[in-house]
Amino acid sequence: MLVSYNIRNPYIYSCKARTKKRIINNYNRMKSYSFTTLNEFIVARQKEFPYAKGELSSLLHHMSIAAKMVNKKVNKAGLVDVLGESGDVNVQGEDQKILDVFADEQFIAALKASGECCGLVTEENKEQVVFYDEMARDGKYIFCMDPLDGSSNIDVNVSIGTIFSIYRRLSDRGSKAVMDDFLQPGTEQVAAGYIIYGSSTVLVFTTGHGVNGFTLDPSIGEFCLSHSNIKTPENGTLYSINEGNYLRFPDGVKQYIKYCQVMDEKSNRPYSSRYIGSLVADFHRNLFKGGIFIYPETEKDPHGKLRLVYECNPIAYIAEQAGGKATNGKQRILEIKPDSFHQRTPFYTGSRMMVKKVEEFLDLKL
Ligand code: AHM
Ligand code: MG
Repeated sequence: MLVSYNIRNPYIYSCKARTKKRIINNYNRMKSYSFTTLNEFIVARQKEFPYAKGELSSLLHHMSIAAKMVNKKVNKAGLVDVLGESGDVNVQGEDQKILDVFADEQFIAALKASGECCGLVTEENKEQVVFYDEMARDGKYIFCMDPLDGSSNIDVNVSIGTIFSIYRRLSDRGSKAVMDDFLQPGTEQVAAGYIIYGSSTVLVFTTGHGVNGFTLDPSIGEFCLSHSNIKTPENGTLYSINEGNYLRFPDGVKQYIKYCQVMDEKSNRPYSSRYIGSLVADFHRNLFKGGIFIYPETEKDPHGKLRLVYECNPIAYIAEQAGGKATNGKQRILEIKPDSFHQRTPFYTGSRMMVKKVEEFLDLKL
């Protein structure tokens, strides 16, 4: 978008010389201020999809509207009555926060209105949500999301996020979406991303052709391209894991943590421990700075804590597209065929060399 300024405006001509000069200087500065909005970017990239007719672009556009609504609410948290528990419990048995429910409703409404999505899976709903009105049942895409990840951080102004994943439906358009549509392996994702509601609000996504980041410019209400073709460092010096669970970790993970803490100049160790407790925020930091995020299986949670379909798959897709790696310790995350919507998995993701190193400790040859 190029900001334009009408210099032939009669007002400018009627101004005093000094004011006129200032206005013209401003105009010249603004002329060089050009940026790409999310909409412009996705329309320009449409040609990367041989059969695309603009449906995916439209879906992403509607999703970004919901993200702006959520962002607005998150920014006002503390001023308006959106903090605290909603009084309900979700399918995982966790207390839902008011903002969890608000975000879930916003995204569902926006996706339904797009007419491009025939159904979705969300962390907040036990069953799949199927749209069957005339427009939506013709929708080509399935959407999976964690509408507001990092719930425990909502009330204390720590970064939280939305994570999403988009698949092409397998069933016929015009029919009701079926189970198989929702249970596809991550390799079938056509797009995935996250929105981090942090010091600024940033949308990071991939359509399988690299990773790009868009920062929400609140003055114009648009996501603008701010990080193009993101590549994560091959190696890093940050490790992110909830060490409070140390005694319950598998031996390989315990040994890897000790490895991170050893002094070794050549490999820049000891590494720094950084853990926020919001997957999106922990991953986002490591993506740029280089690091590893680990949420392993524990004695208490033998399948890990994080959800494969709407947390790990989208993050894994971004990690790989940025040159990183994602595994459950035994298998590439994207190749796991889900059995259920809310399936959990151990998760190791981040800089390629670091993930490889932890795999060595887990005594795996992938
Ligand atoms: P949530 O979806 O209920 O917010 O839980 C997922 C979050 C992740 O964002 C984060 O990585 C993890 O749970 C933190 O868990 P823990 O508090 O056990 O370290
Ligand atoms: Mg979550």
